[in-house]
Amino acid sequence: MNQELQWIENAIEALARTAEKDGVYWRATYTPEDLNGVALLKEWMENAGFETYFDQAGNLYGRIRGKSDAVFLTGSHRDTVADGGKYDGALGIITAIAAGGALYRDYGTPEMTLEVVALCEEEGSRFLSGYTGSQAIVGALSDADLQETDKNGISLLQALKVCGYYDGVLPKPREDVNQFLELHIEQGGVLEYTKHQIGIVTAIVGLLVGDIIFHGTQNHAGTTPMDLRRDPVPAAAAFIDELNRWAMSKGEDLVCTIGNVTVEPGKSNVIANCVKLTFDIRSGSQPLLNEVKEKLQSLLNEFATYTPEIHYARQENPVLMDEEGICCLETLAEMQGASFTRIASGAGHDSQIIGQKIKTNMIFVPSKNGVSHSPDEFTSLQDIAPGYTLMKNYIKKSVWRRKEK
Ligand code: HGY
Ligand code: MN
Ligand code: MN
Repeated sequence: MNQELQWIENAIEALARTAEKDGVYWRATYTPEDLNGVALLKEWMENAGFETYFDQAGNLYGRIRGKSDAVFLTGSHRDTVADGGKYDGALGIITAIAAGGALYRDYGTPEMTLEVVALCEEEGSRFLSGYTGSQAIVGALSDADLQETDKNGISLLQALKVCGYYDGVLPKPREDVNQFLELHIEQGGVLEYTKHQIGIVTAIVGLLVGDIIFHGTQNHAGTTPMDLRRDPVPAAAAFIDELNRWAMSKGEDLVCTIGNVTVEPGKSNVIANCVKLTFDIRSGSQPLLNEVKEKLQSLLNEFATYTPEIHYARQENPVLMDEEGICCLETLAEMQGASFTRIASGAGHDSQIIGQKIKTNMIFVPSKNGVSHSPDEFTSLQDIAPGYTLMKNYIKKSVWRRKEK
């Protein structure tokens, strides 16, 4: 086990280095740094005994064929947020390769077919709607999705073609996948605070992600009297303040983030012609999520002078994890003597897309100081080990059908 853990620690560092520029980590999918990361992951999968292949969306898979074609899929996303950490996504892929490789080495051909996967563009740090890889697995990628463009105007279709993944046929839903397991850092501080080694995820929040544009009249900053301006910046600021107050009034049940505000043309002596802002609103409550769209529209109506446009890039309902899988993970965690708790996820994951169609479960390991989406993201090997052991025992039981001794 220690050898596996040591390999995991080294692999995290090595994979991070392929996405590092001047000390900043960022791997958006279908970029040169992504291709470097894919080459490394492909090599590791093959060294561990997996045969590798890609799907039409560029997801990288490793497969160990079992006596049956029914697939147990495990893995996570390979992309990161801009200025992100080393563990978000990467840990779920690296632990899957380590566990699957070790079990194959020790027990040979499994009953089920085991596949590990390095998924594409979960974060949406290049294509805002995100979850590209997991959408492909459930057959939810549409022609419209392929037309989404990044900040340089390159479409998802063009990016896929440049990498040679897409041959014109949209990915069909994977009917052969029986279940999905994702090990992930908690990205919050609950496990650290409650001193649990493992979080067994019960549900993943629903979310509304998109952008809003406020239009103004571009003009001279010096010669235009205040009462003759149509300046979108103070309007957007007032909108953000009102939306934030509303979100605060919902307490623990909802979170709202305005992650990016762009002013154009963005010069100090020019009254802006538009302000573009992103929104990311999440809640575990479906009724509350339903309220959000109405609230956004009613707030925007107050700023009609700026002809606001709203565009929803992603809307997901809260998703429950598989109850039978939760109970099985609890039993195994108990048997290994680990401390664990059920926990809901405030972060989005590929599991919330795959879990809408396929039996899905997640294992959380603690995040130091609850920090994530930051270069300060960290989980020690000591904190990885219990979750990794649980993942390995769950795969051993499910895929090799071998009971824990
Ligand atoms: O934003 C999220 O929660 C996830 O990391 N994509
Ligand atoms: Mn993330
Ligand atoms: Mn993630």
